[in-house]
Amino acid sequence: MKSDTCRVCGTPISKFMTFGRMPIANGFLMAEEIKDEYFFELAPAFCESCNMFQLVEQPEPEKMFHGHYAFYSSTSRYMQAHFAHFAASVMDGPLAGRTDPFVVELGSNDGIMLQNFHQRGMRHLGVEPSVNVAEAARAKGINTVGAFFGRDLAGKITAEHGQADAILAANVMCHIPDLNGVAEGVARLLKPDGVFIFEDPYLGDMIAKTSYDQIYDEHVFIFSVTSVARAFASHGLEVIDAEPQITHGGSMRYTLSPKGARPVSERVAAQVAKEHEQGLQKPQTYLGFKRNCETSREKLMAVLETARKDGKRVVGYGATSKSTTVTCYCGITPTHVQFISDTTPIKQGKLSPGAHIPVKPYSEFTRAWPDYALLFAWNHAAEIREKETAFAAAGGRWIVYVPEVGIVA
Ligand code: DWN
Ligand code: ZN
Repeated sequence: MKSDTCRVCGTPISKFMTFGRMPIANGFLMAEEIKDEYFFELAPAFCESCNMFQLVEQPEPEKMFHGHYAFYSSTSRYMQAHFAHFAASVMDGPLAGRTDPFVVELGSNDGIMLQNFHQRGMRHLGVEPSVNVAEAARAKGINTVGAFFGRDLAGKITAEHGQADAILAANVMCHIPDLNGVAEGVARLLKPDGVFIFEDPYLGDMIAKTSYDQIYDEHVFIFSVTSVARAFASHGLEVIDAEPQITHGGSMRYTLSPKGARPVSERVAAQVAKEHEQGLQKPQTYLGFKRNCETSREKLMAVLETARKDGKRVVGYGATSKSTTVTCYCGITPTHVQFISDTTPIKQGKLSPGAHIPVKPYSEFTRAWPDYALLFAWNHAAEIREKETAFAAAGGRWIVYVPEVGIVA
């Protein structure tokens, strides 16, 4: 779906750059499916009126979230710990002392967050449209409804379970084009003193680190505190806290509640001021970002071309959604990167979207160390480098591109 106007406030928008023709980021495919591969133009725009950073075009949700969605949240040990902390902060914070609280999570994936509430015997409900990951959550005993969240579902959930004390969402809100519909649903489902807490990759980090790979079909928005505050204000919800997170290369956790229901932390105004200082409200900032993306592409391709000429073996590490933007925008081919190692069974034996680089099990990476590993899962660098000491000891080097292109030990 292409939009000539801002999805939040209706002001006309236009792309400030293009990443070109792009496939579905999680559309791993078999060779015989290449002829039918779907492409769209990946191009971001910035709304000067409400400051929302967004895609001009996003494929239909059903093309991205379905019965064989390739991303299972629980593949990272660090992320499991992150969600255990997130859940604990909700149970010990806004839910503390409440009688029989009810927690709803939007886009609950394989239950990585809700399992913590389930273990404490708390009333919970996950909403997850991708059937296979929802099934993985149910297998863990987590109550999950298979659907896209919106106004209607909010009404149904309220009728069946009552209003929610807390609504949570992690790396989900930025995926939903009808933000106003979801905000209305949240306002309807939430108790008058309830909290809506969500986190997503943060615009400030993406601009500062030139992590343009956060831009792909699923991420229709990249949020800032300023844009979130404006988007939700018209639905009677106010941002009462904003806490930076290190996850996914720099995220922000937003806490909202019905206006006036709870005190507003001073962190909110401080973060908005920081965004102003960084120039996130200025169109020129995005032209600078465009130039930085181009420079990053040139430098990365220079490293990969040199490696190819020198006969070095390069393997990709982590067939992330983000890597689809990098491979397709930069023009990385199987002649640069032999294969991508990934621990997710549903991705293995397939080809990466667009670039068609084979995805292989992790055992292929350890079987014969490559000269270089291109770190597509750079957001998990700490976890990965902690576990890949044997690769480093064998003389293997990492090719990285966020925040700078380089080769590191
Ligand atoms: O927003 C989203 C985020 C939360 O998750 C979704 N739109 C889709 C997905 O994005 P992603 O695919 O870029 O996420 P990750 O977490 O960067 O993906 C990591 C990939 O790398 C997974 O396929 C698992 C794999 N992996 C691996 O092979 N070895 C990960 C780790 C930590 C490892 O050690
Ligand atoms: Zn707008």
